[in-house]
Amino acid sequence: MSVFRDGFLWGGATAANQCEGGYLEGGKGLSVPDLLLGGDVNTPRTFCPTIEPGVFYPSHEAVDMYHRYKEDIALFGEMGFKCYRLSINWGRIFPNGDDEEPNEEGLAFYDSVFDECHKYGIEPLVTLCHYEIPWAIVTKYKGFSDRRVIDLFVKYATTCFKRYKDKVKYWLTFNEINIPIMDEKMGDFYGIGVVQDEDLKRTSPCTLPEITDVPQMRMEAIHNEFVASARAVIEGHKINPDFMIGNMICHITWYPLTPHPKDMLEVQKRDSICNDICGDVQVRGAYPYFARTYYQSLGLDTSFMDNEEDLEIIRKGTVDFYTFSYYMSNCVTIQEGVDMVKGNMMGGAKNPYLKASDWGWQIDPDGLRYTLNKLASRYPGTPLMVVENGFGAFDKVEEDGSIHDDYRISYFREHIKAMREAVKDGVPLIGYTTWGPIDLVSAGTGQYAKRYGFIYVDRHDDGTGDFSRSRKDSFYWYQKVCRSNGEVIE
Ligand code: BGP
Repeated sequence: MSVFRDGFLWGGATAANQCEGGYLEGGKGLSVPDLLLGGDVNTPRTFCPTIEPGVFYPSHEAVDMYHRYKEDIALFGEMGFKCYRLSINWGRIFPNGDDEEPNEEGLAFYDSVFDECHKYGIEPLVTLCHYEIPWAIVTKYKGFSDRRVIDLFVKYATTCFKRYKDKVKYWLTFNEINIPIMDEKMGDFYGIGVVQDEDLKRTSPCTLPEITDVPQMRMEAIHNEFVASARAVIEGHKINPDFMIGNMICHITWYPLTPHPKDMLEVQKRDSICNDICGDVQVRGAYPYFARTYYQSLGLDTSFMDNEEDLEIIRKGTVDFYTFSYYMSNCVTIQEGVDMVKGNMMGGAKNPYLKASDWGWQIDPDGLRYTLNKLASRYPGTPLMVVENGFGAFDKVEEDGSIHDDYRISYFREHIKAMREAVKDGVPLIGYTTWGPIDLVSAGTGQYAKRYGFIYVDRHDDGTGDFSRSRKDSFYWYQKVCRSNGEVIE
């Protein structure tokens, strides 16, 4: 008997902008990632407000899933997926974000995608906003810093809920809603679409950290996303009471580098700010006490937290389940001059007990067990789901076309073992979708070379490749995992 419950949602996760391509097809409007160029582990991605001819933009074709989704979903079916997490690209449904009527061609596209999933018994789990804010919302409204965008999001969400109410049961509102709460510049733009006039006038590319950051606007935009998310939850349940609507947090798991009590205090502070402000608002329906203290420490006017109507919506629109991405853990210390490592969105001090990927992400399966237990005790009774976990690596194609990605299998095996232990600990875990079951464009670096898939895609950073798909060794391994409900992992 498997330790995982019957109906456990095994599968994989993607985001439209990182896999679909077809960036202006089917009536789609531009969205934020369409303006981003590629980088690599040492070169940050850049942004330019106009699309330059002859320049390579990774999202424009991505891995061409827009045209190949039937083949790809068939491969997911062959692996035995029970669940496929994907995002709807907002700009396919409302090309300008504020259009009167939705774009029928975009709606029909996702109808067909969901039908294809159901053919193979795959339950879709749909993220409504995965770093895909329509570009016109950025230029016209400065993203979620404008409260009118709350209504635009709710209209988009309810359009999707109504259209797909019999095809999709599991929904997530915003991907990694907590990213902009940390002082990382990338989050401003990607997650909340906040940008200043001077950056919209740029004529040559700049790096994301060079984009002007206005912390007051950033934090108000997150608040507006909380309200938008809660309203979507409330409206969604009216449309179909069986909907399961969740949040999605980029869980950054922190350890003290030393037993110095001040390192421990720093861990507590970071965990509270990075992870718990958003989790508490969306699961418990109220800001935790340390949110205001944090905002005030940045010199912000916190009156946006006192709007009674918003607080009532937040109180009522709590999520049905908590989902998160988990890739690695980070250490923190008050000591200076320690070795640092990179990480997903933010790095930390180097942990001497852990190895890291070629992109500097420290591999820590025990941290997943720890995180699951932490969340289960913080949000008692709330079902949990790991909706992103994966290993970005360079893959080598052998002469016969095979790809021996034992490093990826080993990463997943250890994380599944950790989930088993967490379930035995009593954690209410309902599913697991690996990040990037098929190779796709990296969000952080814009690379194809940072590969996550069980399925290889012949596409490269110089724009070459014919997009053909092939199965890596990990494909056959994960097939056994899905088919055995997580029992067979050797
Ligand atoms: C998460 C994002 C994903 C995905 C993943 C891997 O933070 O939700 O969109 O990209 O990280 O990151 P990267 O693509 O930078 O390797």
